[in-house]
Amino acid sequence: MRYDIHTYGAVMLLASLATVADAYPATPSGCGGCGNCHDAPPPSATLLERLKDSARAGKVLFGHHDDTAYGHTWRGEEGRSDVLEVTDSYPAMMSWDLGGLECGDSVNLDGVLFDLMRRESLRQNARGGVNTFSWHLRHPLTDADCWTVTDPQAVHSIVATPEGREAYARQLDRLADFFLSLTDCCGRPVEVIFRPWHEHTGGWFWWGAQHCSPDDYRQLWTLMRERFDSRGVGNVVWAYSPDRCNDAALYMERYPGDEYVDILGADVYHFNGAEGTAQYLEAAGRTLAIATEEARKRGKVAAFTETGCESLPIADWYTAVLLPLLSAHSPAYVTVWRNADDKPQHFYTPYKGHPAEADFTEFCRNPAIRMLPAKER
Ligand code: BMA
Repeated sequence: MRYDIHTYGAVMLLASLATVADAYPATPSGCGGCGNCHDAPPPSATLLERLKDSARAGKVLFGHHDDTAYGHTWRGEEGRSDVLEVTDSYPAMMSWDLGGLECGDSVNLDGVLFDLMRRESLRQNARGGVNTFSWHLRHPLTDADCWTVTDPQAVHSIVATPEGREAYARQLDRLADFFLSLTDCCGRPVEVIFRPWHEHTGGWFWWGAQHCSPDDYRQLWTLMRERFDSRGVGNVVWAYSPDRCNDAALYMERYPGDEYVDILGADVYHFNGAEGTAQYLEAAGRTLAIATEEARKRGKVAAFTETGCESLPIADWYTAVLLPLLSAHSPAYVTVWRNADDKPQHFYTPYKGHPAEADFTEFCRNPAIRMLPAKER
């Protein structure tokens, strides 16, 4: 074939289209930072549809908390990511936490500026990736942090008193403002996952099962949804994420209802290194099986909303422990926790030079795992 300038142009166009089509999920709102909004096509599918399609195809989006905000030995370096440095790709899902936003703080509880979080999540959206938000909030009346579990009335005082409801509404308004501010360069709302009131089957947060009744817990959700609806927040997909559960009755005990939840998740961690593997596989397998079955019955999405093995003492943890779990249960996504810059042992993905590097790269290159090719660097 003879290459003239037109043929070359056509080949380059096809090549760039192929790259876009390979990225997951193809530019989500029809706009990947195009700068030419008049020509941008309308959104082709909602976030939930994209997650469902992906799960149906047997693909799991890989997610990492605070991935581009900081890593094992660094903080605030634009475009940097421990995952990128090891695998040459970004996680398909970025996880962030809104703890502190409810009080008007400018940084979250782990020192991430909310402005940076907004910028990085929009960047992730433009890359074709997805964002999920958790919320380690302070108590609306007492300002106690989420791990202060001394008040058995902590939740009741919010949902059952006028002062509590008002203080909660003020917190929710700040979150609503944040979600409403997530728009792409064409001004269109960017859909994200929100996973409030997580791990409520455990006892470590003040909204945990030991400190509040099922009814009070559900009220946290209904009040939240009413407030968001009244503020016109339409770009949130809702995730419910109990900690490990032995049976469906426990998993569903505090479920707020199908009208409040889109994603049924599971938060289960691997503790005690190699000695803890059997226990982890059992607990995570069982909880994921419940989440998957309850999601199937309701036409919802199932996800492994939080997991990880701190410090990765098992060098092939990703391929030998996590991957078989994902293959057995096919959640739409899996999210591992953060690589702290100020706690050398607190990391959940390998960083450059860590012994688990090769195994993690193999995991990320598995055809069942969705990553995002690093186009912008
Ligand atoms: C925990 C730890 C803490 C962090 C909290 C909220 O699992 O990572 O250091 O403050 O999550 O992100």
